[in-house]
Amino acid sequence: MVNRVIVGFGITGRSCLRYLNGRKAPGDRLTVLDTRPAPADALALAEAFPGVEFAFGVSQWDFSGVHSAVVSPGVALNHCLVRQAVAGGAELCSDIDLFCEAAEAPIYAITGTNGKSTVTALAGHLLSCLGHSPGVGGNLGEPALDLLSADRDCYVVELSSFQLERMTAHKFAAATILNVSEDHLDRHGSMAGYTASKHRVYRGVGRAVANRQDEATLPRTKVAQLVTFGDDAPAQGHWGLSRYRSRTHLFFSETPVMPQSDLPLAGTHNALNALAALALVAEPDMSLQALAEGVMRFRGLPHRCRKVDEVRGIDFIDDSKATNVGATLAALEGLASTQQRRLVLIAGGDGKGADFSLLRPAAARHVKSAILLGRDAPILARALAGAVPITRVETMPEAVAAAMNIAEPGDVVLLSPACASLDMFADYAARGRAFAAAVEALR
Ligand code: UMA
Ligand code: ADP
Repeated sequence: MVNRVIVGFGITGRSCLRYLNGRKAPGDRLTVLDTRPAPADALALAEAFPGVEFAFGVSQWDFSGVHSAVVSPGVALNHCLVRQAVAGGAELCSDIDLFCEAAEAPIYAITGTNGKSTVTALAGHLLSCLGHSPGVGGNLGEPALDLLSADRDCYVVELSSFQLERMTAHKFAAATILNVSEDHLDRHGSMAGYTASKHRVYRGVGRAVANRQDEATLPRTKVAQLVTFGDDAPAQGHWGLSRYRSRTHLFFSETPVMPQSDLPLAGTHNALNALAALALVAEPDMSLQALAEGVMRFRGLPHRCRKVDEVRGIDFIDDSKATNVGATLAALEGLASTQQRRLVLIAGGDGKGADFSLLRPAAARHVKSAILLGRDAPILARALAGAVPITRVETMPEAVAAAMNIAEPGDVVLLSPACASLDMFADYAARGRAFAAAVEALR
């Protein structure tokens, strides 16, 4: 008889419920806990899952006799329910542990501060182009357990530091840490804690893929195989950028794979993303030409440096997914190479305790004016004061209207908040949609 508790009933908790309920033996107990009030479908859930106990709005629970607690990523490990679970003797695990236990095909895992979703989608796309049928998801949106299917011959999962910090599995065929810069310090307490949680992705891995220019991504213990990527010329067996016939190309060893200008996504950060995805999926018997063609057919994901419209000669670019300073820096540097101080930046939101002063040099070089909104706009304003002219606004339509007043034909209005969206929006996608709607209203 197994007694399990699912802690947290968001998207992940629901996937755990479906998965564990389907495998419940007679006598097993399954309980779902969440500190939030009951969801609108609570009654329907009780009918659909008879025998499962649901408790919403709880912060106290008796965990005695509970074997394992499957803790959702949004629930911090020092959360009162998790502390009670540990005190009661329950073993902690994550949906990713359950997924790894059940998956019968190779798993490619992607983490890092920025570029995870792009690399996950691109690696999945490349595997499809090569004739595979990958399940693609994780932190990207579709919970890992929902990807499980006998029809899949591999899986590509994006893993957040929240998922990794509670993961005990050691099972990835290949895994990468793309980069490490400040994020989620409110949750992990320090960069050391945040980085350590990312490094769990390399435990027992077949092939580790690391960014040779970002030491924090290099495995700290021996791994079976290490392949690196970077924006310099690669050594034998590694990936990088180098000149060939007077153009920058993506290279594997000494072989040019494709010109950087043929990449569908702009900016050096996206060239690094493409190299990381290639390093993850490429096997010695694969044709580099086929891989290059796959990369060229990739269309990218919404809300990551994507143009939404052009109004009176001004481009409006939605980079709402830039929820930390590193992402906004990449957008400023990536777009600025062609737009000298022609960027009007819309930024601000929930800063998660980040150090915004890191933005100051790039903003001074590339940003004509900054429009700030959201909870941490005052902190951002202090960090940028004197480097760029600042306008403070309350809403997204006000931000877009203010940007439109300042921008001239040929300029770019860039929404790249360097902050999470939750102080004003349901999520980053809602923030991106609000931006697009406000731009649309200018017409
Ligand atoms: N919560 C409570 N009480 C509870 C349980 C949760 O208040 O008892 C709160 C959490 O503190 C959090 C929210 O509810 O604020 C959601 O937490 P959750 O664990 O239920 O989240 P899910 O709905 O399962 O979504 C999670 C990821 N969310 C987080 O890690 C916060 C989603 O990533 C992911 O897409 C989904 O699993 C499927 O894998 C989102 C995210 O913001 C996009 N991720 C962070 C990021 O990318 O930076 C890590
Ligand atoms: P993640 O899933 O890690 O949040 P995304 O691919 O969704 O990554 O991109 C998030 C943000 O980070 C976007 O604003 C994007 O422009 C920026 N970005 C993407 N790749 C990189 C990278 N390699 N380095 C820095 N920023 C990046």
